[in-house]
Amino acid sequence: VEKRGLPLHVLMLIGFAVGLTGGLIVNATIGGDHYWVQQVTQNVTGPIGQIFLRLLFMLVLPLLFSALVVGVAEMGDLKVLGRAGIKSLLFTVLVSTIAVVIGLVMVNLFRPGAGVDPTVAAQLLEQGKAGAASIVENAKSGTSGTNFFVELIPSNVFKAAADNDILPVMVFALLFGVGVVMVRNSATDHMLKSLEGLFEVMMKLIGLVIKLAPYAIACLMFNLSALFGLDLLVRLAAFVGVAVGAMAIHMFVVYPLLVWTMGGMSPIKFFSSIREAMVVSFSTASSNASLPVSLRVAEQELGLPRKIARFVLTVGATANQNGTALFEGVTVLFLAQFFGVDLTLTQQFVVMLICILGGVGTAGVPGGSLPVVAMILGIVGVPVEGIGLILGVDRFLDMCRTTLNVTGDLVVATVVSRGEEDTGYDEGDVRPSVG
Ligand code: DAS
Repeated sequence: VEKRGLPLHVLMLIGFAVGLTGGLIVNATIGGDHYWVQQVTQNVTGPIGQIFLRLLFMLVLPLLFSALVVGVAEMGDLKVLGRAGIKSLLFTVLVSTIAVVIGLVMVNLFRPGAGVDPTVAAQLLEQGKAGAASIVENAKSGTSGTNFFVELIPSNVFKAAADNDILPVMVFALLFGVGVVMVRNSATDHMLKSLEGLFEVMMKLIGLVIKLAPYAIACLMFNLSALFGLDLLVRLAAFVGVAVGAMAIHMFVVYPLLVWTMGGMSPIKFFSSIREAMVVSFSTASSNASLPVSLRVAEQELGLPRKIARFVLTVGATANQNGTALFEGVTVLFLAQFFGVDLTLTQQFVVMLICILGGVGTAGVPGGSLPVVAMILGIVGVPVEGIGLILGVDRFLDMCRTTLNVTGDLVVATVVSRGEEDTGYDEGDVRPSVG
């Protein structure tokens, strides 16, 4: 197939469809808990999917550091950096607020938590008990709201990198880039050239890794559908329906409007340019793993100015998560409805504010937002173990919300890029040959 040169995103979609349908057939015929299904998913398709994810994760830190430092340094002066930073921050808060409001309106309108079958709920809570306990534990030990900002500043950036703590590494890279802009001499120019080289090597490696995507995506989807099938989605159909419906409104109404009115780009061109990033984010359920592909499509397909794309996408991968903010709001209210906890409008407003902040601080990894959901449940007095109710469908919803997150980052990059000329390269430089 590849010989005929089908575009990569088509190959990815073929892999996606084959994996999903194959898994559903296996689940429906011999069942997800059959010995051979367990063996194949644990020893074949699982490891292939994980190797692909780890190859992408392996590239994230060096890519993020080099992209951010070079991106910030290329702004040229702190005014441009400040303008891009302010535009990105304001736009991120605006779009996350819209996302959370859509979610809260939908969950109040359709009240999915009121209709859950009690026996199904008891079964799901029992199944999800262990998972919920570990998430609650993680939420307690993780960054609580008070020292969230303190923990943004790494006391040891190498330790933060070793712990794969992306946010503090990002803060260090941003400050490092500001330092480069302030120092700007032959030594820093030489260092920037080295970092540009590091970025180019990372982009070249991504071009190689991404060729694995169709096969890895087939394995990831097979694993999900062979083990879990569709019955969970059916049993929590109201919750899944409201969450996915709200995300679809945000994806296909809000984003096109923003790209068109504020980005000055046709939504058709936008979505057709970013399809690789959308398929990878949906299949991996990880913004961090999708960052390399986002950077690639932003520069190669959307043609955004490098300096903006690198800055906005690397910061946005962790700090701008509209899908997560929307999901957190819907889930908290769904569980409040399920447990009969009536949240006042003021409490819902508090949930909205925390969800917007939660969309900033959530790790761009699978299930990254669950500790934040547990924290919000605790704040508004909803039983935290209720998170066990949704664990079974969380992976599918994570794939949806991560796609929203990654698409949202590319929307911000498109809007912020408008009116910023492309510094591109100095005459003598060679553009990275990506792919
Ligand atoms: N999976 C997270 C991400 O990568 C989002 C989430 O868990 O909400 O963006």
